[in-house]
Amino acid sequence: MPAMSEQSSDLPTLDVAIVGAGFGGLYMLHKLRQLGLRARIFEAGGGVGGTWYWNRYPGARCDVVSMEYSYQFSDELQQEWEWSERYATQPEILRYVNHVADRFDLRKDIEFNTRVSSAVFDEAAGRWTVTTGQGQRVSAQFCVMATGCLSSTNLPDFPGLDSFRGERYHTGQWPHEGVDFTGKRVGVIGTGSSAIQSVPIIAQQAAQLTVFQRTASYTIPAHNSAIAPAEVQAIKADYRGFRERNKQQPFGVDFRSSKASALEVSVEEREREYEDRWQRGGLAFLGAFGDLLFNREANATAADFIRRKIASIVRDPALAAKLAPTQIVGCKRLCVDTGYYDTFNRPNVALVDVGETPIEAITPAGVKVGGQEYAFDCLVFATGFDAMTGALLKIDVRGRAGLTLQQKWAEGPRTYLGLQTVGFPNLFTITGPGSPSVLTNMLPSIEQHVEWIADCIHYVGSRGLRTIEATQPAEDAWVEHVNGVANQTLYPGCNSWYLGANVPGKPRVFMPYIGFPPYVQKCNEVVAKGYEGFRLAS
Ligand code: NA7
Repeated sequence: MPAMSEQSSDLPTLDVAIVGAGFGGLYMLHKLRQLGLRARIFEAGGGVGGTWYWNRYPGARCDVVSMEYSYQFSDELQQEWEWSERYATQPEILRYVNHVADRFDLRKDIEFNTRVSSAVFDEAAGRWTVTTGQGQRVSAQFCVMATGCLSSTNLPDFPGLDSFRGERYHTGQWPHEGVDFTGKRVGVIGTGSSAIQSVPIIAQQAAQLTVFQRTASYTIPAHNSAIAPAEVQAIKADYRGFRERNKQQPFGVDFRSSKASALEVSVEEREREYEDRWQRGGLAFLGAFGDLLFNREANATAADFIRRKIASIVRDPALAAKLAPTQIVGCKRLCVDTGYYDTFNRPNVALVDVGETPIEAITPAGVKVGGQEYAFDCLVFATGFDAMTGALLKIDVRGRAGLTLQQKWAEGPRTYLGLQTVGFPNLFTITGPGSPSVLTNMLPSIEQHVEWIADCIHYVGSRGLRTIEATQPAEDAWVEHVNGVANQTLYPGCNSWYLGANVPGKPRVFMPYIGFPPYVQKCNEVVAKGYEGFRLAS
């Protein structure tokens, strides 16, 4: 295909500027190159992998099984790559994503250590001007934001934060050389997935570990192990079929999801089902019954089961009670662990509840809560992310008439299908808010978005069109639909990052779309109807 629209100035030109070299950006680059388009990735980090490049904390692992958490666009790739464990570690995922970058010769079109500072739409030219932190500027007809859902870290603004004299780390920006906690007094703030994965390992090294818990989390054992060669062979014998079957599942993952109600089976049967899933381990626990995320009473049966498990693992009943969550199971993302609750049986591990008495300040010596100071050599902030919109909103994105994305999304993100937002023609988001994204296996969702966007760009370019932009009625209807669906579930019922509730001042809006697999069908129908809900202009 020829270079698409005419250039507006004497800036270097691209057909497509891609922001981010995680799984989304890399596949986007590969697809666009196959179409003969000039595309380039701008990546803030020094390597590929996105969230897997940054999150190098001890114990970092994916909570989706490795045979599913990988690309499927190339059968050769999925046949040749060998995963070693049921749940891949961060280093193994990073090796995989580097292998992909090499195998498809992607690096030559990636600018590393290059943070995009702004993307401004030139209405007269119908093009985006992308500017980097180093002042480099490029003009592109399309801009694809592959900025990731969990890539902008959340560091709470505790009074005295910078006064701490010891070493300070955030799980989402972990030093590449690793950290040795041997003999150290360590404080960990937060008890989400990152803390739950790292605490058992830090506890083995540290002299003393204190965990500051605002909200107790539910976590299911991973029962991680090496993958049995026979299992790998069976999947690889029909990898395509395996993938297709999983795409028909809720969340796009093989959770052996049941449609049965937790309230319509006998107590014994329900208990057997939970026990079986607890023994198998992992997020599939939530697939035990079809109404766990829709009916409070049903959900309470799962909550009660996990609380009894905690009580059976943690020897000190008072500590077990503190570790027992009270909120809806699954409403904050369920965690998957290796020995988390048992770690609190160690004599060198303590828990400080900061739910009712919040952290008062960070002091030069450590952490102050309720007038008491806890002294540390190292502080680990496992305080999560400004999820789904954080990385995008850090960029000064300006659409028609100078409208900024920050202005447009001041009361929460508004998109059509999580792919586009009105006022920002030719700008796409991969797994953007309003798409299933984090409520699915991210890899197939990324691939579905990349393929949809590539087809769309090809459609626009091959017809000599200049722009594609979501229409206001389509966006309004989609936002209403996303909220309507969320409100029929238990998801809005707790302070999760899905809602932006973990970041002070962030608008409380349920961001992911609960509707996989029908979402894919909807995207396909939109295309079949000539990009219904989008305005195409020449
Ligand atoms: P999460 O799941 O957002 O966890 C962050 C934790 O930090 C959570 O326990 C928070 O408590 C806690 N937190 C945040 N701010 C504070 C303040 N101000 N004081 C005390 N505690 C605080 O992030 P993760 O990195 O663990 O995991 C993110 C996702 O990555 C995970 O869901 C998986 O998909 C992979 P809160 O619960 O808000 O009370």
